[in-house]
Amino acid sequence: MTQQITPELTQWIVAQAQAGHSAESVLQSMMASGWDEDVALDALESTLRSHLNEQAAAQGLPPAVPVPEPDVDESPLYLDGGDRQVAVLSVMASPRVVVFGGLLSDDECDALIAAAKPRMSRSLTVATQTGGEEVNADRTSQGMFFQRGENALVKRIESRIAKLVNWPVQNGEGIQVLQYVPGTEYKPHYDYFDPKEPGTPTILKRGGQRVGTVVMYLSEPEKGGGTTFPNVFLEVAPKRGNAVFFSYERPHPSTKTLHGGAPVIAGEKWIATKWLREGEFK
Ligand code: PD2
Ligand code: ZN
Repeated sequence: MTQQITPELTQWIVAQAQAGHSAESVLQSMMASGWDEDVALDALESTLRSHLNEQAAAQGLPPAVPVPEPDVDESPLYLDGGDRQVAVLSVMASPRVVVFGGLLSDDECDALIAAAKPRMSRSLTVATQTGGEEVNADRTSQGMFFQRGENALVKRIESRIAKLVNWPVQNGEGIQVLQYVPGTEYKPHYDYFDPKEPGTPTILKRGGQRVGTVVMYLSEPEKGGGTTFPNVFLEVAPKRGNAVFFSYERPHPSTKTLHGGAPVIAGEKWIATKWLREGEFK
């Protein structure tokens, strides 16, 4: 028999969810009344997603889109990065934050810094007014961009990230390397492009919105320089080789992904950032 998602079924699923029944128990009821498991799962997912999107739209929020997501459902201690096992150190649901241990080896950290050093200049950020690039007073670090796939090391790291967060390599921007010296910081900001800014439509032509960020720590300062999430009072220590991943399903503060690079107090901090777009970044 073919099984159809009728308006009655949709209403029933939403009512079950609103009454506090778990998705698992709704799935069990559907299967008990003859639904094929895969069809029931699809029906549940699509119904609940569109219901949440309708609610979000009613509150004036932009729609949610699919985002990169590491497979952390079963609380693994390690994830397969293809060529390297990467530790899962912390997981937060909202904002979605995953802290990775040993995403990079010490040699990879050193090699990235060495390749970046001769190309460093005062960091530019995307100019949201025009869609071009500008010096940003909130970001006092020095930086450079690698092209995606620019060399063997960059390629290897990009494939590892793609595997870890289940997101195509082609959707990634080139890796940016930043250096912070004492007194420099990156004030709290969102990584997505503000839909209200006039330059945003131009920026979005290259792969759509940013939907995820991976900040990799290449060198440890002695003090300071954590990545902070002020909405949830979280600070991730900038431990060499480790990385913090976070995703944002809509370009809106409701994602709680406000984050910053705290001032470095002593020593030098180097990071490599990979931003992930909705679509192919050309
Ligand atoms: O250096 C950091 O910890 C940091 C903080 C906030 C990096 C970024 N944002 C970024 O590269 O987007
Ligand atoms: Zn950022």
